[in-house]
Amino acid sequence: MTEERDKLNRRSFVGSAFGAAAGVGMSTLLANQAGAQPPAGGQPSGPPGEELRPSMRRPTQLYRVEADVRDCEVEGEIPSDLNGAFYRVGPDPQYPLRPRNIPFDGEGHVSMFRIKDGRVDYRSRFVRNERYMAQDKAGKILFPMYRNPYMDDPSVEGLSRSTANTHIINHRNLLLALKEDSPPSAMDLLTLETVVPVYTFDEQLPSKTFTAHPKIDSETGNMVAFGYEARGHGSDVVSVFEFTPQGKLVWNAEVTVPYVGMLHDFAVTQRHIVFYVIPMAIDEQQMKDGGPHWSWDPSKPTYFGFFRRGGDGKDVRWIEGPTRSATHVMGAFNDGDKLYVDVEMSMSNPFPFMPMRDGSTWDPVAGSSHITRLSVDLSQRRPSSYGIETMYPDHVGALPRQDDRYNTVPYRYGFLPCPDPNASDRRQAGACYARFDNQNRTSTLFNAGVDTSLAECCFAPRSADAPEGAGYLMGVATRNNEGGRADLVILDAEHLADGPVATVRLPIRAPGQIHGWWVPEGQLPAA
Ligand code: V55
Ligand code: FE
Repeated sequence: MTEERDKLNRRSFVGSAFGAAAGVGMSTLLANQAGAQPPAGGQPSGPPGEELRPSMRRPTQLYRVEADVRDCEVEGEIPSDLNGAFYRVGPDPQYPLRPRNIPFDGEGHVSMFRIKDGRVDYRSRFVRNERYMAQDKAGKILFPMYRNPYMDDPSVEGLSRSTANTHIINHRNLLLALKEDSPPSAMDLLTLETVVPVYTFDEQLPSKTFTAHPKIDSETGNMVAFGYEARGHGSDVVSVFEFTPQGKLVWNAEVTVPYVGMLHDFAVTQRHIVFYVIPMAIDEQQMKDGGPHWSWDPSKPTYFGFFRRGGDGKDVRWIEGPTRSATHVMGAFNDGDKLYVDVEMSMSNPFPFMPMRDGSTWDPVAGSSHITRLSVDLSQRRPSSYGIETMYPDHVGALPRQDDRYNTVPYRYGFLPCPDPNASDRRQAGACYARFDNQNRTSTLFNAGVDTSLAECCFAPRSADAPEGAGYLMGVATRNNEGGRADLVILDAEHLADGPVATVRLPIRAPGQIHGWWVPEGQLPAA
């Protein structure tokens, strides 16, 4: 594609997508990286801030800055009951992405805001796993295409392909950096040194892969997780498992999917496991032609699959449904005979950079996401359909979160980065965090303004036994009018409209983020 067309497409994307706000939804995901980099000298400039808005452009510059900032500047006051560490991770390409590659590739760069007794230290480090080390040694990219092993340099055979760029959680005394095509990479919780490049839970991991979205059981603290393409590239086996907080495998079951699609997230309730198969389907031909792992196949239906926790998976039931996309789960629970799963849902491919299998142009309206409640009536012996209800039609966005203490049980509050739903002109809508009250179907809002992009947010309870939603909501704000400098904003989650109780001011940009995770003081090792 010529540069001129590239530019044209990008402009029409910005023009239409902001109307539908699809681009804004994805912008929260990709804010701060790739296209979100400050313009190089001499680059044509569009409307103020446009260069810093996320786009479908390939990165023209790398970032890669690993940083330490001791005792950060803070505006306002760090609450005395907020002690722990906020971790985040995202792709930060070690070498420029190859032409057809997509922004979900790029090596995982982890950053940490260590918060204690009113003081904040910031640190960021690449995940030095097998991929990073091999490329560092070679001085070039050896894994040139997103989840496409056919394109790998022959020298990397047998090495883990993990970028470790998607999510970050603590388990035992380790920080696990996750990519859904591989086992985790384990880091030191305080130094961010990579200590186990390929972490297989002391060889207990019953899958070749590990999801980026494990859930913590609300009663036991166990980690419930899964791997898809579990037996290797293209496998239709999904392995589900449960580890105690001490790292002992206590449950494993397997199911096979109706077709191999991107199983990015899943739902866990006290009684059930749910997988939602979407038409982001594996594309062998595209991979053999040098492209990424997935394309959007609009001819495929969805399947809502569920089975009993603790069983052997043989009871799995796949309910066929209309073509839709859902990537992230906000919360899920059983209520009597009902099984509820709240997701971000769009009518079609939510990712502008993922190819459409039928050759059609990506549709920003159909690609925009709303918080949607999926439900199944378990009193029917063979449910033949699942319910789809848009919960918050005014709010457009991806990356919903909840108070993670409620991962598997009925919950009331959810959080979402979204453009201001009240703005009359969506192109001028400020970047917001919304808090939803699912009981009353009401919402409150923090508006960070039009010159800021907000990454995914994360909730930290005031204390281990604080009521649901009582605590702090935090997330990284990228100041697009200050060269992309980053702040961590910390809000009282029950009073979002009051604005930040504290803003941690970094003097630099922060690496891009997909997901973030709060670890309370009690789960961190002593310094
Ligand atoms: C997502 C992100 C990924 C990926 C698959 O929705 C799905 C997010 C950053 O990588 O590989
Ligand atoms: Fe995710």
